[in-house]
Amino acid sequence: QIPGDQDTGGQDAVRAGQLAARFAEVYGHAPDGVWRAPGRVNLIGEHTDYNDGFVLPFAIDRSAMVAVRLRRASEPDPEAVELASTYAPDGHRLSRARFRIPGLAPGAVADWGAYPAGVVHVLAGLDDVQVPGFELLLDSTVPVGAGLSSSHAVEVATIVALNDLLDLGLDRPGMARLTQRAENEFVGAPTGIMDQSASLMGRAGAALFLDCRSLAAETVPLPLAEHGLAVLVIDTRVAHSHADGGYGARRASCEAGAAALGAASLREVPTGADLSALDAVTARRVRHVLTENARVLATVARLRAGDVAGIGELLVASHASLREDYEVSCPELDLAVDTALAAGAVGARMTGGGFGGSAIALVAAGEAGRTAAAVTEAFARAGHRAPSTFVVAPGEGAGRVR
Ligand code: GAF
Repeated sequence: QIPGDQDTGGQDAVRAGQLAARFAEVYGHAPDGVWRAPGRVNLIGEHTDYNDGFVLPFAIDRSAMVAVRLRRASEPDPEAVELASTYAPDGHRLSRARFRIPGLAPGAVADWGAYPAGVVHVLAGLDDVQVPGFELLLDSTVPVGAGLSSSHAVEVATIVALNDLLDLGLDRPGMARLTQRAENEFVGAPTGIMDQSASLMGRAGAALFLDCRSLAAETVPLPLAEHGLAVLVIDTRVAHSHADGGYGARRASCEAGAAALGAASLREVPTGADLSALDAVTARRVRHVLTENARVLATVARLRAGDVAGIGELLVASHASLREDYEVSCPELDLAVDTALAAGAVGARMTGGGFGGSAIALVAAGEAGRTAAAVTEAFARAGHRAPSTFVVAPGEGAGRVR
């Protein structure tokens, strides 16, 4: 079996201590604190969030961590933000950025720095909030570009840190909405609310059943180990970006479909609605969203009944719908899913926005290594770049570590 990165409890504290020590080396003084925010896997409910629908993600045991210190008013340039990250590809050099809060506008900060900067931008735009400059050091165990929300994890870690340090009193749904705005308005990706919500509201050992219309959230137990199961992530290492056209085009199709059906959103449209008035492509997009919402509800019902293995067929149906109707899969994701199923996985599907990124396979706990090997071999045979594979467990949502 491939061990997951057990990123909780004591290990978090050790990591936070190391980050604080590194912060002192970089900035010459101790941070005010250290916060962590996990990445996520979406169990089911894909491309439903921006349609006011249902999602069932879980926070994973891999996280972004930020050490932060507010600049004091007496310091030179108290409105400057200094960013540094150990999260560079080679893991040795620090990646650094600097900006000033007054006049901060989209496009002003490139690369990963846009995530904390986007959070600063939305907070500074709130009526009664004054954001001072600060120093931040980032470290993360969420692989970049794997479709596991590495960017949202950075945004969430930043907002929980600033919420605590500035005593903003923001609640979790409020922080989810603000980080979504950071992503939409500053980073420029027209994404929904699922990823931030999973990072903010996830609970260890559970999935988060979220109604994206109201942000009402319920915890659904996901006792994988008790059922002898594990979730294997297969990162295809095919790059994707939600700021590219494919994601936005799907979103626009859904909005056009809802409007043509006279509904405010696809959430208002019943599962079996007559879609014959829509053009063929729009009808397929809409059908995916309607059936995916129904699959989320069915998955929640099975988990609540204690039938964890029973969700496998729903995961498989979700993938087929994303591949055929929503057309956001790719050959590598399809091969990962098909090979995992052929190797005996209980269920498998792409997870996240698609066009690359990761698939998940629900497997017998002792079979994760064999499944991963089968997928790696199939990728080699097909001439694809080797995937990265690891087991994840549902972990705790974002918070202060030190
Ligand atoms: C990406 C987005 F960020 C989410 O909001 C969601 O739409 C997902 O794709 C598809 O379900 O992760």
